[in-house]
Amino acid sequence: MTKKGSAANSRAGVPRASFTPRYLSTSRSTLLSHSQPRYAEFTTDKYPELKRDTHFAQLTLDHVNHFKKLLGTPSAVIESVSNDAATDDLEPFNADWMHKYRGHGKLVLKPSTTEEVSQILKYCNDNMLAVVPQGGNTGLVGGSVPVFDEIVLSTSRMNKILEFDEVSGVLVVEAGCILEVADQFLAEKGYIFPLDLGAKGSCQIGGNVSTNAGGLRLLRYGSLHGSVLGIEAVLADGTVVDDLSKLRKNNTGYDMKQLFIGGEGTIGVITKVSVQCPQRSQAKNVAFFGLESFDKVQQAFRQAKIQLSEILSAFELMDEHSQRIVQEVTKNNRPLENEYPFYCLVETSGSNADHDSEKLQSFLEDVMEKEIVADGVLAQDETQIKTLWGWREGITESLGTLGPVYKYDVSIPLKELYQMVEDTRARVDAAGLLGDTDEHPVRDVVGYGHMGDSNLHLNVSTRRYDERVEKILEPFVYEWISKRQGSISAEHGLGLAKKNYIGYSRSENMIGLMKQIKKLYDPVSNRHLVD
Ligand code: 2HG
Ligand code: ZN
Repeated sequence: MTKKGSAANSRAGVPRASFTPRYLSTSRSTLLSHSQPRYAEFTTDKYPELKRDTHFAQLTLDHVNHFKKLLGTPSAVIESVSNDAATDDLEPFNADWMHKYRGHGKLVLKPSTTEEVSQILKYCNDNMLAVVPQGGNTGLVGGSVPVFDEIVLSTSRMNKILEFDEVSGVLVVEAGCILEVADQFLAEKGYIFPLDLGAKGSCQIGGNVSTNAGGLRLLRYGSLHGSVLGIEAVLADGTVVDDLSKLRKNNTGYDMKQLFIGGEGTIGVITKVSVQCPQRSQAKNVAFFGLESFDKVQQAFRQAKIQLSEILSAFELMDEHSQRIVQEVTKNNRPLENEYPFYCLVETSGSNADHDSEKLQSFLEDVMEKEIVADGVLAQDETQIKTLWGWREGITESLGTLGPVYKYDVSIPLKELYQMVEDTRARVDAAGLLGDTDEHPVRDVVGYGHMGDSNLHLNVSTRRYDERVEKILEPFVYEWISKRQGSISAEHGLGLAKKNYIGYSRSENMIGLMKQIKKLYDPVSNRHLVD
């Protein structure tokens, strides 16, 4: 995409304007992964207070043989019950990518049809075998890996795109379909998947829906609670829930599918999804700017909504701490010449390239004239758009390569969003845990996230997991959020990490209702969300 000329040329007298991208590197990130151990500590060693529910049966060779017969294909079963040598093959299913959680699972099942999922779950239910459903295993809260010896039910072989209606934009996929695969398919038809996130290359749509993943463009396309039209799911006793509606409007009783969206697999395993997909915008523009204070960030967001309104598709926030880490890891040149405490990435998506880029340019000129924004660049083509997004999307991966990260994905009223980071940094510092040298477990406290959705990602980057750090952070972070009526999980879910903290965001009454629903859908077991 070519811009008509830089905004710096189009209007004179803009203070400290510098619209020409200077240091946009197109090189791919070379991420290092030197400091990560090969195998993480077992979750049960790290959290010895977690106790296996003795009601669940131990897996036997008879069980394994039953599943082998059921699924037929040897590649559909990975097990170390009869074959010790498979332990290494089980490892990617037992451990999360952050090296924070690691289970003792001995069996992975990869069904290829809903019928197989149904038979697996029915058998497990009848034999009291615990199950953990797993999609792309890209989650951040330890919800998709075993803790003890739960059977992993992987949706990876159920990856087909089943149907697409080019007029209505309704897409039907199996749960294991990779998000990026679906989006590329849609791109060829002129459509876009209404969800986009950094893990798109490996996350699966069933997992996205189960966790109600939010991502980078929720601001524009809304949450999956709105765009998912129907689901097919299997309950713990094997019952197939057939709610795969392709209708946008369907006011015939309760909207049962909503319970599965964000239910994290606790009341059933999603096997198919139908989604309303929007038209893909012809024109995409991205600006990246530096700001002197969080107050100015809020002003810029307000102006973006006023001036860019219907074409605004993302408004993302990054602090200087996060950007310094991306630079340290990727060695890429920073987009702006100087450093600022805050940066924002603004994206527009519309149908008319000239109209949209004019709008974005005059927005940028205006916020610079008003001294809301200190400096900014506009991407001049697709490569620069990707490079600018890299400074936002690369944060999680960069942090992950430096060592363990304590992650808090929270919703806070916008006005106090960054205060959470400052208060946490001050607290960790006061405890003597933060510093540049090895005796300090904490390397940095960083904040970034989906400003447009009041969703902050508070990340505490450490040199090693250290009990003292967790104790300083929890329940402090949750109490801080609860006082402001925020949410302790904006988009990542509860998983194992936040299960015990749900009370900071939900009343006893609400938790009671959730327990009733869990009992209704899965009377035999009560894993994960409630017990
Ligand atoms: C993002 O927005 C993801 O980049 C991950 O939700 C956030 O790593 C995190 O804390
Ligand atoms: Zn996020």
